Amino acid sequence: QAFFNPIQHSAPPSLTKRQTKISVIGTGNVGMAIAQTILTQDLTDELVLVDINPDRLRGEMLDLQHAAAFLPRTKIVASVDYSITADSDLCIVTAGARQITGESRLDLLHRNLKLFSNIIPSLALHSPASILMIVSNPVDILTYIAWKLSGFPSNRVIGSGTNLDSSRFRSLIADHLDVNAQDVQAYIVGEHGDSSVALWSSITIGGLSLLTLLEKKDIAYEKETLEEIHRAVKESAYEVIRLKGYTSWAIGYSVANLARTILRDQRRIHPVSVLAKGFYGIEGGEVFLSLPAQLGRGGVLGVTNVQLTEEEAQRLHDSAKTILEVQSQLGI
Ligand code: 6V0
Repeated sequence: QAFFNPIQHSAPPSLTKRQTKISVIGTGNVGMAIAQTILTQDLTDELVLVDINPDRLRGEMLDLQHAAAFLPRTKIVASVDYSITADSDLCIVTAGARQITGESRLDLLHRNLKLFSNIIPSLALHSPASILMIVSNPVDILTYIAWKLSGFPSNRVIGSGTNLDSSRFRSLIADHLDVNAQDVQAYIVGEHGDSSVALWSSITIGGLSLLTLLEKKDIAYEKETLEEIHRAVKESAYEVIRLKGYTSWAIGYSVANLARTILRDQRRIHPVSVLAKGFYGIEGGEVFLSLPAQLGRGGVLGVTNVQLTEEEAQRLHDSAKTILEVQSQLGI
């Protein structure tokens, strides 16, 4: 006797929802943190894992599948073959070579460029309508490379950029002022790295400008203290890497947060790496760097015009120059 007695039915067309599919390329520390956050937050119907290491890949897939009883219902599959990613809505790339002792940033970039030459065209071939989310470092330059290699319009190629840096920034400001981080609106823009730019003049807490608030509370505007907070944000990833060898959980949550905004068409504004040419006076080359961008099902829907001081604009332009200089040495 069957355990389950099926009833003949067909769902009305209006109720047959299209299934959502996310592919994560690279099942290392970062890829798996993203995968597990996506699963626990019930963001997709199908999760695909791809890596070049078949044993690790199968091990990670089985380990996640064994958690099925504790998770929202999601189909989890894995393969070294990119055809498994066909028709993904979102492809998240975390595959990357690790820096070898003594290796320059540029040499590492050359190795990652080679790796991307295989990964990106395969993804574009199998999911021509997908959105590409690049996480591998250096994220801004690799997002530019992914854009070039995919042939996708720029609104469908996004780098995770400074979304994470900005969340670290908000929590440090909240600690400093003893307020809730959710009430702090603050952006770090530019390069995800040493030349990132903190936009102090546009920070608001509960709708009130930070700089005005400091004046009102009779707290002197100490530029040094504010710069110290920005320095702490830049240092935070290095500190975690020094202590545990890599970063994973925060970037996992940050990317899952972006996936939610995109796939659920939430139209939220996130500082992420986008094609910046033409915005904020950035001219002189095609460069991807983080700007506050509105994201939704169509990818990048727009870039918001935050008011910058002259100094902030100059720093942003310097950040663009830093990235362009490295890009020019790649010969692409
Ligand atoms: P990891 O643990 O070494 O994982 C990398 C994975 O990529 C491994 O499983 C490899 O087998 C796999 N891989 C290598 N080559 C290929 C290929 N050709 N195709 C498919 N898979 C491949 O590294 P980890 O997960 O710690 O970091 C991954 C990347 O994310 C690195 O480039 C980091 O620098 C970067 N991060 C970016 C962050 C950001 O904010 N943008 C934050 C943290 C890490």
